[in-house]
Amino acid sequence: MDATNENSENSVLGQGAANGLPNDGTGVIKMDPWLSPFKEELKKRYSKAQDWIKKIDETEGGLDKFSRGFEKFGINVDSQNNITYREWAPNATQAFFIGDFNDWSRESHPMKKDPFGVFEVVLPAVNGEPAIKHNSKIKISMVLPSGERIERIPAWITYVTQDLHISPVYDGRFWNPPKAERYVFKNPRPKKPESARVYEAHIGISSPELRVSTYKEFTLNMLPRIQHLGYNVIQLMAIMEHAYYASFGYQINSFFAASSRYGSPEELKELIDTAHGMGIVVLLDVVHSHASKNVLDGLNEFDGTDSCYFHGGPKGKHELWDSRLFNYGSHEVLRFLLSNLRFWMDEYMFDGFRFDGVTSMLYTHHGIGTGFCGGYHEYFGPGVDEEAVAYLMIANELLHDLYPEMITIAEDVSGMPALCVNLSLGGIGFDYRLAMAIPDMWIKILKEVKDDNWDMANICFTLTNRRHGEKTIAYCESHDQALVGDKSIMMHLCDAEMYTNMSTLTAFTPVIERGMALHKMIRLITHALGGEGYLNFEGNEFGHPEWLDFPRAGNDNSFWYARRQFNLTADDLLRYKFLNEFDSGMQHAEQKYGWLHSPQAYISLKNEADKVIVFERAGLVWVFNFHPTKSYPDYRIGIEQEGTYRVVLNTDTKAYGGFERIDAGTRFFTTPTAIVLALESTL
Ligand SMILES: *[C@@H]1O[C@H](CO)[C@@H](O)[C@H](O)[C@H]1NC(C)=O
Ligand SMILES: *[C@@H]1O[C@H](CO)[C@@H](O)[C@H](O)[C@H]1NC(C)=O
Ligand SMILES: *[C@@H]1O[C@H](CO)[C@@H](O)[C@H](O)[C@H]1NC(C)=O
Ligand SMILES: *[C@@H]1O[C@H](CO)[C@@H](O)[C@H](O)[C@H]1NC(C)=O
Ligand SMILES: CC(=O)N[C@H]1CO[C@H](CO)[C@@H](O)[C@@H]1O
Repeated sequence: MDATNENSENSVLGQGAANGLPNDGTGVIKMDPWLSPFKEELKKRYSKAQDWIKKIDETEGGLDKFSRGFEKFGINVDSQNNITYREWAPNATQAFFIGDFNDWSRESHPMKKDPFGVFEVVLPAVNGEPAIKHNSKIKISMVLPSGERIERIPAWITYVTQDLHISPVYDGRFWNPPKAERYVFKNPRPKKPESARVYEAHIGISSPELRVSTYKEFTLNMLPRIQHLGYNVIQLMAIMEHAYYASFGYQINSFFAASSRYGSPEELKELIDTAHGMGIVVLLDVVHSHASKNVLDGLNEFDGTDSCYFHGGPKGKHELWDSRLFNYGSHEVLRFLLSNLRFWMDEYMFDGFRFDGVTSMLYTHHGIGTGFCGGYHEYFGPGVDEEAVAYLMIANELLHDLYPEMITIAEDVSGMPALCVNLSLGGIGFDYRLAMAIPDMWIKILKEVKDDNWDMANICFTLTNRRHGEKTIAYCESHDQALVGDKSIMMHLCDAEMYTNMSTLTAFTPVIERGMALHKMIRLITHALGGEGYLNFEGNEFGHPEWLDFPRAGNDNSFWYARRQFNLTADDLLRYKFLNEFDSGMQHAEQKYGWLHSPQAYISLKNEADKVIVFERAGLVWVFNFHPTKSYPDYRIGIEQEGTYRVVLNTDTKAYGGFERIDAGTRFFTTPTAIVLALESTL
C-alpha cells in the first residue's frame, strides 16, 4: 500500500470489480448462495470497512502511514539521538515524563498536549548521546481533571520487566541498545508454505526443567527438533507481555513488548531469524480480543477514565475472562492495534499471526452462553460487533497488501461465513480458521465411546465438514485441550500405564499397544481429512503425558506441569521415540505429496461393522482399520486410478513402534492400523 496514493481506496478494494464480481461486498454470494438473504448486511459490513479506510486516507495520509504509529507514538530516537516521547491520554490535563534519567522528578519534564489529546516531550541529545540510558526505568505521570496524580507505563513501550522479589508490578524500560548489541537479521523471510504444518509452541515450557525456558534455549534446542519433525510453521504463544504467567499469555499488559521472562528482544529476533534460515516461518499469537485489567502496568484506565482504549461501562468488560475489551470504533484504538501488528512484522520479522479469541471479537455476546448451530441468522444482525468485523477486515487487507507472503489464522468457534475469504469478495480476509470442532470430537470419543463403538461416519463427517473455499487448520489437540482441566490424548488413551509400561524392555501391554496405535491413527486421519493445514501442540508429537498447569498460588507455584519432557524421546529405552518418529514421517510424507493443498478427500468406504475407512487425496490411498480386534487379509477396496501401489506410510512399522505386520509386499493390514499407499511411479 502506498501512503502517497490518493486513490488507495481503489487499489485496496477494487479487486472484486476486476474479477467481474460486484464491488460491494456481495461477491461471496457467488461462492455460497445461502448468504443471499444477507446481501444488505454484507454490503453494510463492506462499506463500514471502506468508510474507515477512506477516513484514514483523508485524515492520516493512508493506512500505510497510519499503521506505522510506532514511529510517532511511544519513545523514538532520531538519527542525532534526540528522544521524542508521545502518548495519547485525552482525559489527562497535564503529563510529565519521569524515570531514572531525572530521578523521578514529577516536574522537570512536562509534556505538551495537542488538540487530539496527545502529549509530547523532546529530550535533545546530550553530547551526542541519548539523554536516557539504555534499559533504564521510565514512566509517565499525569494529572487528572480532579487534580489527582496517576502514573502509568507508556502504552507503546517495547520492553518491561518484572521483579517478583520486589513487586508483581512491571517496570517500563527504555530499550535502546548500542548498535553493537542490536540483533541484525541475516536471512530473508521464507516463502509462504503451500501446506501449513504448524508447530504450536510456548517458549517458557519448552524444556524438561522446572523453570521458565528462554528464547536462546528455544533457538538452540527446539528449532532443530521442529525442523527434524518436518513442520514449516511455528506458532508462538504467550510472547506479548502478560503480567500473569499462568494466564498462558492471555492477559496482555504491554502490547508492543516481547515477554522479558524468556530473555531480551534481541534474543527473540535471533530465534525468528534462525527459524527463517531453516525455511520455517514464525507466527505470533496476537491477542487483540481483550486486555489485562491491570492499571499500574496495563492499558486499563490509562488516562484515568474507564474508557480510553476500551469501551466504557459493561460493554468494555469481559465477564468470564475478567479483562477489558477494546473499542474498535475509536480512531486511536485502531491506530494502536494496526500499528501493533505492523510492529511485530517489521521489528521482529514475524511472518503472520494467529488471532486469538476472534469469536469474542465478532459478537457482542462474545460467544458466552451461545451455541452456534450454523443458522446464518447467527452471523448477522445485532449480535455481531460490526466495528470489530471492520477492524479485522482492515487488518487482514492491510497485512496481506504489505506482506503478500504472510499468513493469518483465526481462532473462531462460531463458523462465521466468509471469515477466510478476501475482502474484495466481502470476506473478513483471514487465510485460515482453526477447526475447533475436531479436538472436541476426539476428546468426546475418548471419554465416552467404547473402542468397538466408534462411529466411522461421524468421524468422517466431522473431519470433512468445513466451508468450501475457505481454508481450515485441523488439529487433534492444541494447548487448550492440555490446559482447561483436561489432559493430553495419549494420557486419555493410556493413563497410569504411561508411568510404568512405556519401556521397550518390557512386553507391550494391551493398553499401551492400543494407545500407541490409536495415537498415530488419530493424528494421521486428522492430518489427511481435516483441513488445508495441520497443527500440533508441542510435545503431543510424541504423546506427551499428563497436562499443563502453570505455577500459581493454588499449586504452590510449581513448575511440575509447566514444562515439556522432551528428554522422554531421547531415552532409547522408552517408546516415546516411536511416536515422535511417526510424526516426522507423517510431516515429511505431506511435504512430498502435498495433500494439505490438494482438493478435499474422496471417501470411498466407511464400514461401521468392519470399522474401516478408505479415502483418496492427493493421489494417495488411505486405509484405516479402527477395529479393536479384527484384522482383514485380502480386503478389497475400490481405487480411482489403477496401477501398482506401494506403502508410503504405515503406522504399524517397527520404526514407529509397531509390529511390522504389513510389509510393503503383502496385501495385509491388521488391528488397529493405518496405511497410506502411493502409485509406484510417484515414489
Ligand atoms: C474526557 O475528556 C473529554 C474531553 O475533554 C470529555 O468530553 C469527556 O467527558 C471526558 N471523559 C471522561 C470519562 O471524563
Ligand atoms: C535534534 O535536536 C537538536 C536540538 O534541538 C536539533 O537542532 C536537531 O535538528 C535535532 N535532530 C533531528 C534529527 O531532528
Ligand atoms: C528428563 O529431564 C528431567 C529434568 O532435567 C529429569 O528429571 C528426568 O530424569 C529426565 N528424564 C529422562 C527420561 O531422561
Ligand atoms: C485473494 O487475494 C489473494 C491475494 O491478496 C489472491 O492470491 C487470491 O487469489 C484471492 N482470492 C480470491 C478468491 O479472489
Ligand atoms: C509388562 C509390564 O511392564 N506391565 C506393568 C504395567 O504396569 C503395571 C502397573 O501399572 C504393572 O503392574 C505391570 O507389571
